[in-house]
Amino acid sequence: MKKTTCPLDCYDACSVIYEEERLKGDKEHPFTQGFLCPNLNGYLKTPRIQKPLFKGQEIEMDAALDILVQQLECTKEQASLYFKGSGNFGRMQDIPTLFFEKYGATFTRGSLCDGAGDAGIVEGRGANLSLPVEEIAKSEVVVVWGRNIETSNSHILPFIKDKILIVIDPVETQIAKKSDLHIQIKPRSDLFVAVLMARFAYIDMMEDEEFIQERSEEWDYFVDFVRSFPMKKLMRRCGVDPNDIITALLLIQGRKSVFLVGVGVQKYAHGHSVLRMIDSLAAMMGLFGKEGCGVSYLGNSGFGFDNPFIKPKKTVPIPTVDFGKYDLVFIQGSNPANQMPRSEKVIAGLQKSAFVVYFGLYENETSALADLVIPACTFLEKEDLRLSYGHAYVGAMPKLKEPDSGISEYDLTSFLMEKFGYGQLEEAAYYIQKMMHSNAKDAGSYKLSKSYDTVPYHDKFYTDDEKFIFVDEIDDEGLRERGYHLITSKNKHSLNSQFKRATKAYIPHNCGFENGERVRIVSKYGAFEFEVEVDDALREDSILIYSGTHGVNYLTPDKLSEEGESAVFQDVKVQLEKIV
Ligand SMILES: Nc1nc2c(c(=O)[nH]1)N[C@H]1C(S)=C(S)[C@@H](COP(=O)(O)OP(=O)(O)OC[C@H]3O[C@@H](n4cnc5c(=O)[nH]c(N)nc54)[C@H](O)[C@@H]3O)O[C@H]1N2
Ligand SMILES: Nc1nc2c(c(=O)[nH]1)N[C@H]1C(S)=C(S)[C@@H](COP(=O)(O)OP(=O)(O)OC[C@H]3O[C@@H](n4cnc5c(=O)[nH]c(N)nc54)[C@H](O)[C@@H]3O)O[C@H]1N2
Ligand code: SF4
Ligand SMILES: [Mo]
Repeated sequence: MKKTTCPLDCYDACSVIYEEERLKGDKEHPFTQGFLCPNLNGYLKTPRIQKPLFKGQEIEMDAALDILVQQLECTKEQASLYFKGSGNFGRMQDIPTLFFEKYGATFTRGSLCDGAGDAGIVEGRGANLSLPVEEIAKSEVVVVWGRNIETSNSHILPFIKDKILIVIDPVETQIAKKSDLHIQIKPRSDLFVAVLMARFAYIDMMEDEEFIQERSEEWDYFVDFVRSFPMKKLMRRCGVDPNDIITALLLIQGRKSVFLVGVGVQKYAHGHSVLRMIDSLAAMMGLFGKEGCGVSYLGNSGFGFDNPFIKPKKTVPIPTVDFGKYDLVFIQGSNPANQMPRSEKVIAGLQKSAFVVYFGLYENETSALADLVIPACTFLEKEDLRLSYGHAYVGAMPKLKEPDSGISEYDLTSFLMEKFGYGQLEEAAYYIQKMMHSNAKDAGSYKLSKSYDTVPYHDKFYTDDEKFIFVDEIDDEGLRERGYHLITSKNKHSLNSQFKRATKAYIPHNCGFENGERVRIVSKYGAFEFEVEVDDALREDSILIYSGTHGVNYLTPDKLSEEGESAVFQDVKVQLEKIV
């Protein structure tokens, strides 16, 4: 029996058994508990790119590598861009950094994902740690806040069974249907919901004075800040029944509570303030550093681990990359023509760039625009290591079979280093062991991150004076556009643009559309046509198009969040036009 870890960008980082050319969930793994999701279940059946392509023609791998070398040699290094996505979350996927940094390429910084929220957490706590699942299991109340756990984090479900469940989400998701209380808020109103909760909690004297005294800073400013909002304005911005807010608080009061916060709350310019405010609410109620309590977002998976790869010097923010500015663009593990905001601009940039290399597993919108396509190896065909942003287990990823096709990131880097006379790489195992030894410890036949030996933030926060810093101001200009909010979240059968993608736009019943009709959806940034599916799970002010749907990012803004240099996919409103 051969064991490895799922490579996909997902909270769960499942332990996987590879046997008789099939993938199965590992029953012995304390978190995975024996099942996989539809994405990994379909992994081996997904047609992958078998041979390199140059200008659309199949060529041999040797020829493809020669072309790559020639192109790198004839490009001015400052006119080259190395662009990496999260198609494979293994740490060794970063090894090409060693070559491209020596070569002099520009890299990206910031995030298409969780960066705004992460920035807000770091402001208050100093570092972004998630909660070990064992702590979540000890809680009495679980608040699922802007995270669609049935879809994106399904292995957590057994750990929250039979607990009091509160869901804060503009969509009536599967988990919302099963909850004790679903607060179906207006999209983009989480900040105000959290302020309103803090306001009521303050009025009812629910604060944890000992925590505030001993472990925090700026409490008085926080109180002033929370009281500075006119009550009426708060109610209007949230669009919810204030009784629901009070009910939620009464359920949390005096009980061990965890908040499982997802990226849904922060796909906005002010995303950092949202997380900072949710954290401040939890801190006020003393929910940090105690058993069975805390706020768990997408944690910094590398926290405490050595990074054997260089931190690049020349970088540009990822959500606003202008591919057209570069003569050579090397894209690895990503599908920017579909997944980056403002597709029209991204596609025009890729068309303008003199030479685009796509290094990936599957054909998609980006590979179709590439001059050179280099197939990658699957996670079974190379050696790696997986850390998780949702739990404390460290996943080994040994090489389990010889490649059917493609080249690994390690082998490609090794080849380029040699060609350019940049010296030899260490063995792949060297980097993996270096990372592993820096912060992993044995836990039966698995490994755990040492950063979670104690309850997160039990001993200290990671700020300068080791205290939690309450928020005392926010910048939010609001969204002054007219139309429907665009919700664009994850789909059960795809992992962003990999596997079986959704194709439709989901529209509430009040818009006058019927199933199967065509709709042209228009925003300030672009327009695209979709088939309609009427969805009663939506509020009347929002439509939903899943991540990975072809065309969704024609509608989204190429802007940066105020902190974290993150994409702000949902900072937009859209109009619906009937196509007759
Ligand atoms: N099956 C599957 N799993 C995945 C992925 C996938 O594509 N498919 N992607 C992976 C990746 S890259 C990531 S980052 C994670 C993310 O996974 P999640 O954190 O779950 O993120 P989303 O699915 O984007 O959105 C979660 C929820 O936020 C809600 N939401 C939208 N707007 C708002 C808002 O303004 N306020 C509130 N409170 N809620 C809002 C949506 O309705 C949705 O239910 O999932 C990972 N797991
Ligand atoms: N509208 C909208 N847009 C979004 C989001 C959203 O919720 N809504 N979510 C955002 C988020 S959270 C994220 S994380 C990004 C993700 O966006 P991307 O990072 O672009 O991720 P994917 O779409 O999954 O594309 C990954 C590609 O990686 C390649 N790949 C897979 N495994 C390997 C490998 O081992 N090696 C190599 N070289 N390639 C491999 C596959 O060919 C696949 O096409 O998208 C963002 N875009
Ligand atoms: S749930 Fe996530 S980690 Fe587990 S198999 Fe599916 S994609 Fe991989
Ligand atoms: Mo993500």
